[in-house]
Amino acid sequence: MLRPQDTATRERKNLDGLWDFRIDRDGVGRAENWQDAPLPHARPMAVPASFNDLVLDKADRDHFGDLWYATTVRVPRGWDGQRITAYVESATHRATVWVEGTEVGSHEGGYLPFEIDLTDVVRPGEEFRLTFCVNNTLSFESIPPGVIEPDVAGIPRQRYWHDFFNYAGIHRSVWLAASPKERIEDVTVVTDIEDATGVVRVATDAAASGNLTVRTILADAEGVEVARADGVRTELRVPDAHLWAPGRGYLYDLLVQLLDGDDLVDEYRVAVGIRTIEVRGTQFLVNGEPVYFTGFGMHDDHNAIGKGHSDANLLRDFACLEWINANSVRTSHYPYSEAFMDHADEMGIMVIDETPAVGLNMGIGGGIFGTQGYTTFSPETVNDATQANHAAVIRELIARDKNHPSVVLWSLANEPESETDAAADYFRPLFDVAREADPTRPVSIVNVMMARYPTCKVAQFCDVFMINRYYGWYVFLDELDIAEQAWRGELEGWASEGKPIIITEYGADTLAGLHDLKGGPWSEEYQRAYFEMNSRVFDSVDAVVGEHPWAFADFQTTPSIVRVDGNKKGIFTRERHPKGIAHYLRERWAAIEPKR
Ligand code: GCB
Repeated sequence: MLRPQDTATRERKNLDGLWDFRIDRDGVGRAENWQDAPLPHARPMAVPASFNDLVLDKADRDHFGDLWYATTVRVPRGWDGQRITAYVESATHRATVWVEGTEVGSHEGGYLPFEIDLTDVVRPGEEFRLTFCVNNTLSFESIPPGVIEPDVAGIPRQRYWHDFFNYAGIHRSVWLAASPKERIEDVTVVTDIEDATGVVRVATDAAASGNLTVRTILADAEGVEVARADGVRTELRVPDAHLWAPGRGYLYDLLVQLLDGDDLVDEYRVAVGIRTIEVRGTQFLVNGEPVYFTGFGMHDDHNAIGKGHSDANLLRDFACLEWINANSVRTSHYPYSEAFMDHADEMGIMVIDETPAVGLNMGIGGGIFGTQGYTTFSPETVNDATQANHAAVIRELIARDKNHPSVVLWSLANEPESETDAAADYFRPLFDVAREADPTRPVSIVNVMMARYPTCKVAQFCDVFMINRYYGWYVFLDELDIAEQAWRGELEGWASEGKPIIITEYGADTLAGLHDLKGGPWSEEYQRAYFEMNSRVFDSVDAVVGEHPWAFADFQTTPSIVRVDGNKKGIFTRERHPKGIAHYLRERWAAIEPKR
């Protein structure tokens, strides 16, 4: 599946805007076939956006179940003879789609795209009604998992174990797209460096009769052709190549053409960054050079639109990353938009690309506290069906993001239970799935405090250790001296394993503007002392090759006695204003040298 593009042979039409919307409070829409006619009693809803913060009624905001969206689309009249598809960048957490009353497709998983072939059900020049039933419930089998259980009054509630609000809706763009019937179906690019020569290996899949040929043409950032070759597998060599590197997002433009003799049948473009990644001992190397990750675990979370994509917010977030001297991010705790990945390529930001597998740990919830009382891995809870869905999102994520030079590491899950044999059995095959789908990048999971060294049974499969720790916050609060000792002690254990370590989370909730001469928790002074302590620990352990404070910005969560209008561990506020700690990190990261 290729993301829609405008090229000499392809066209796309953006369907964003105000759609008709209805919350299916009583869960009757499917039985009443709401897809068969214009949505009854509809109100407008923005696409893309989470619906939750655009409705003010609490029961609406917290609704779990079906959400109906509908719009009218006119197919461009010039699209005769083309393959016509709908491409949905993200519908959270699953969707069924109808054209007029006919079901045309469905997709499980809230943060990855899907495509539906509409060729046989729509006509160029004519209008059709496009209806989505988006469902936002989480179950033990979904990724991420959740459960619906009655509260004390017997009212069913959606519970989940992750610490961010379950925003839902059509979160990213929806496209109508046209491509030729004989076409390029997939392009896979792998790069290498031999002395100063960049090597770009291109594998092309095409849906075409045997007599067509594939041509690959590479141009530099100025548009000057630097290499070309014909074939479904080509190797393009670029002498004195400009390399893609952290802070230097140099991109070549790869044009893939499908030809019938000299006639162009289809063409598709891929941005290519020439770079290598290698894990060697305790080092993480990009282009043979050790790197030190500075940056954040982030959230796709903004005022009013929740997890809806906005180009403006994207630019503002990247401006903050640049200002603070970040060279990397983790897409905690789900894949981000394709626009985000493109921009990371362009800005030279390294991405730890994470699946939505968060909260596979019934021992925690909402950070540390929360719904408990379940066994994580069991036939009734996280089970074989969950694992199959997890494998599917790994494959879909890698299929979507494999060509982004910014992606340097796959994160298969955030803080799953990993200290049990059941966890090892669950994860072993998932690492195989990832490595089969992409043999070129390291793979890992993000380790949780309860699986502290040496108890983690999944660490054995990880190429890099990613560790979340809150010494000085969830443990040893306001006892930073003891926290420092305990933290260093544990980290030295991990370091003895001989793999690179990235600290993927550490942080302290801080209310912007709260000051305290005695430096107590929640104050800006405490955040500062907490970060200085952590910096000392990281600087004393050679195997630590990166630090990602939690979190980039304050973000919304479910209400809880440990959350004040959300999680306040942000280095920036939710409005993206810097807290005092941002200036500390900015200076520290400006001076940081990779450990050699
Ligand atoms: C964690 C989770 C993250 C939470 C954070 C916290 O370990 O990975 O999703 O938000 O802790 O602040 O509790």
